Amino acid sequence: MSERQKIALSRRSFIAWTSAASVMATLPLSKQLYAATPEEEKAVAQATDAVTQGKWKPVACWHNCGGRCVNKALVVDGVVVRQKTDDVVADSPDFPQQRGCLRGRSQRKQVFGADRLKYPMKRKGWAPGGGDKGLRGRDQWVRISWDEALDIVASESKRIKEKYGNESIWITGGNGVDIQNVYAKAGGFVGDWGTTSWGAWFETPAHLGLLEGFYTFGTNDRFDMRNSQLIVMWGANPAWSSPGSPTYNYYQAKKAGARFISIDPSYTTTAELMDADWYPINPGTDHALALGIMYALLEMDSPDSPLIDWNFLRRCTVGFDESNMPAGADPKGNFKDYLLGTYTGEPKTPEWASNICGLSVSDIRTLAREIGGTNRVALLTGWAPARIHNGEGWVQAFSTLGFMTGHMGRPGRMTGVSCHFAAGNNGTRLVMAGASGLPSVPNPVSLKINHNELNRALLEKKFRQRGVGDVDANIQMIIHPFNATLQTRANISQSVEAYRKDVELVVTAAYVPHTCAKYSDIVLPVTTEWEREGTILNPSNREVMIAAVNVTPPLYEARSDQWIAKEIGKRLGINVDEVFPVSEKQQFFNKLNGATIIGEDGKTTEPLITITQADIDEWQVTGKPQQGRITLNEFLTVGKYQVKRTAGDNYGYIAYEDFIRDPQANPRPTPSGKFEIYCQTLVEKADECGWTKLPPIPEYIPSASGYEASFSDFSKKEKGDYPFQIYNPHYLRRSHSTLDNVPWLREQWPSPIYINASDAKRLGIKHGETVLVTSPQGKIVRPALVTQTMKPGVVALPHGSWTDVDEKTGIDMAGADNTLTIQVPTGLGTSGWNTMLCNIEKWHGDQLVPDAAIPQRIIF
Ligand SMILES: Nc1nc2c(c(=O)[nH]1)N[C@H]1C(S)=C(S)[C@@H](COP(=O)(O)OP(=O)(O)OC[C@H]3O[C@@H](n4cnc5c(=O)[nH]c(N)nc54)[C@H](O)[C@@H]3O)O[C@H]1N2
Ligand SMILES: Nc1nc2c(c(=O)[nH]1)N[C@H]1C(S)=C(S)[C@@H](COP(=O)(O)OP(=O)(O)OC[C@H]3O[C@@H](n4cnc5c(=O)[nH]c(N)nc54)[C@H](O)[C@@H]3O)O[C@H]1N2
Ligand code: SF4
Ligand SMILES: [Mo]
Repeated sequence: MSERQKIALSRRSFIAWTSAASVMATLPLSKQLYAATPEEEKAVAQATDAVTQGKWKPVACWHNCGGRCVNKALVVDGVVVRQKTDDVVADSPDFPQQRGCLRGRSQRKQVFGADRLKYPMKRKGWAPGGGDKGLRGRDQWVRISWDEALDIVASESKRIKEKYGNESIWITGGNGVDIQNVYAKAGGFVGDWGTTSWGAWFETPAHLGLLEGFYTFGTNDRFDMRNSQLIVMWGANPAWSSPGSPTYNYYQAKKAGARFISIDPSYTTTAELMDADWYPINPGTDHALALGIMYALLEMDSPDSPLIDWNFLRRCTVGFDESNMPAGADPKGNFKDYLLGTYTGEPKTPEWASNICGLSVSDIRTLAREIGGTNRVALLTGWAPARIHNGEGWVQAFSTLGFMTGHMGRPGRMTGVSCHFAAGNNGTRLVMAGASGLPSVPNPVSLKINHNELNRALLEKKFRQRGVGDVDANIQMIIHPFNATLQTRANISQSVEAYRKDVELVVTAAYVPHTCAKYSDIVLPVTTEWEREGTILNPSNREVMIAAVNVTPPLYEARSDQWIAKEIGKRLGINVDEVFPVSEKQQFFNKLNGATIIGEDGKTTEPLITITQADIDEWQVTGKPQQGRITLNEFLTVGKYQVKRTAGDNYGYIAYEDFIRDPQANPRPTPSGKFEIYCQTLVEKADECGWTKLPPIPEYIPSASGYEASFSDFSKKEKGDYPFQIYNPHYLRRSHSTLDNVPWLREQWPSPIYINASDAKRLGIKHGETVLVTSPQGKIVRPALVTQTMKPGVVALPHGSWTDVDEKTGIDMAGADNTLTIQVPTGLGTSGWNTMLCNIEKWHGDQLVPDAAIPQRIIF
């Protein structure tokens, strides 16, 4: 029975509860606001006492949201009674407070949630070798001791390793976390890789000379954004997905006079705030639009009203036309002739683009005129439009539009990604935590499965190893450390089928019963950051460093990830001191002791934190006294260090500035030394990956489950069985799947499916009604949010709900995005979440109970 079915039984009590709530809502406002009961007055008095008696501690908000904010907990007698955010300085545009969002402020509801995993557990039907594997995800749990849990993991690891080799142990989530280091030392493990967040931005920027495509942004810093006259938000909604200061930074640009355009399937909160002109686009068709705009630029450019920066193209790029092709390339393979259809007879006109992207021909020409005809333009995209199958061409086309219009490398002019931690403020990090002192442990096994082949590896026992080709896989053990792979990779139902097939042991270290834990055999309860020694949080806003200290001893029997890794390591017979030569406390101290700041000259690096011998003695660690900008005590009390910035300081940043000023003296690290519209490296990279091929120039390749595929006959525009495009916005209830379980957040953000009013009307769906959404991969139900702010024909399903499958019908009652998605490897192994299709219809079963009314998964 799914959690939702269980609740259906107690629906009557829910209805009673909601009617009580509506009675409350009809009370006169004055009564609601002012008539405090004696109990309420007592509570206020107690709260006031708490503030005076308690201690505000800076606490971690450690999730992968792109923010890093000041979060503080009021601790009274070891109990957290309240939270607050940054009130250290008065807020101002140049020195903004680092305020937390609703998720950070709900953190105590996660740390102290009733659904915390309290004890190590084993699945009842599990036995060495796997037991009844088909019961994974629907079995009962048995509480076990730590010794038993660790012994099982170690002895099964040894048995599996002996029988099948280290190549049969898959530890999810890339490289470098504690448990991976232990297994690396013990002979190695299979890893995985993908382009997760970045989509095709991960490696495609080879054409920009960003060969390690990892953190590719290419935008200028926040002060420079105020120099832009026009800011194009191309698939970017920082108000939802780049919390912290980014939206505030955009707003300063607006106050300084910038106009905004939003190219997005939905009219976003950021678009509303910036009063942007909205160009509703079909998901995954941005490449077609960019080509249409570039064709229009060629059409309309003239010496009297120049729209194209020919000088920029000549000086800084190769491949635009046959006169500037890289050495050895066929001159006919140039981009301009592709655009004009010189050799193909298929020009990429605004009419051609309009038929795909859904904007009118005149809108496409307007965009060309606006972008080409305005002096200082910021072309800012999020990663979302590139999280599509065949997304590499989009990334290259977007950059090419920047090259053609010359909006790069100069004040107020930039073309790049404004997303995650560098949204609205790119540049070198000004403050940086020190290294923890843990060594990196090389993994002797080089096998890595691409995220689009995880299910293939488990079901077909083969995957394509980059640079090698198809290799055999025999995964018999899966360990999930700090990630939610089963939930956050495509096609969950198929993954569950695979998990229930051959694998002999599935282990998860978790603090809440999320999807990976649910489908495991052994679950190891971990501490949250609030229960650990303390830390400096990972890089986010480049001007700020955030501290987090211990709030409480470990809850229940939870232990840190590192403790667990060490205990398993000991049982595997490795010398764990080589993997963890210093204690967790020393690691925290090292990060503080080694923290640096870039001086006012913008170049030299200095220690950030003043540390005395007395500090070192008090902490009982090793370290060196030093003079810095802030004392240790102050940093750990205030909870942040924020660099003072002023317009024109030495901390400003203009991406590619040196190259664009003098390309000869400062070549890009590409084979040609320039930006490459014709990029042979991309062709080679795709060949190395071995899935679909990539052309050297950004030729449009429709995706197998993109807009065109929503029609049974695209030439007649007759819709097929899955007529809607569906994509997954990153949503304020969660950071991915993290925090999905928190009742406060569930109440505030109900996780509906967004659908246009005209589509809803045609399908007889009313606002709030339950709908059934079907893709070739799976089925979900969700309440419909009927709105004018979605493009017709497109629906948006927020990313990250914890899957909750009704085992009888196979329907995911929680509406997990990845129940609907498919694993398809294309190009450079790009994740394709935003090019998916679905059908949507009225649901004829019971109406869904709101997520907030579903009981938490409390196991013991
Ligand atoms: N359909 C679809 N899928 C997507 C996306 C999308 O847009 N659409 N977006 C993708 C993106 S951009 C990303 S980055 C990925 C994210 O993919 P994941 O990194 O897998 O996502 P999270 O949900 O953040 O998973 C973190 C997990 O770690 C747990 N955790 C937190 N702290 C600790 C800790 O200290 N120790 C341990 N052991 N566990 C801890 C949390 O409870 C949570 O279950 O998802 C991707 N998946
Ligand atoms: N609240 C919240 N914030 C987060 C996260 C989270 O889970 N929750 N996750 C963080 C992480 S790890 C990442 S990687 C980032 C992701 O950051 P982004 O990729 O920027 O975020 P998204 O919300 O996926 O999409 C941004 C905008 O792109 C639009 N969009 C989607 N598909 C397309 C398309 O094909 N074309 C166009 N033009 N627009 C499109 C969406 O409507 C949305 O307005 O977010 C980070 N921030
Ligand atoms: S979830 Fe992210 S944005 Fe929200 S408070 Fe935490 S760190 Fe800040
Ligand atoms: Mo991400």
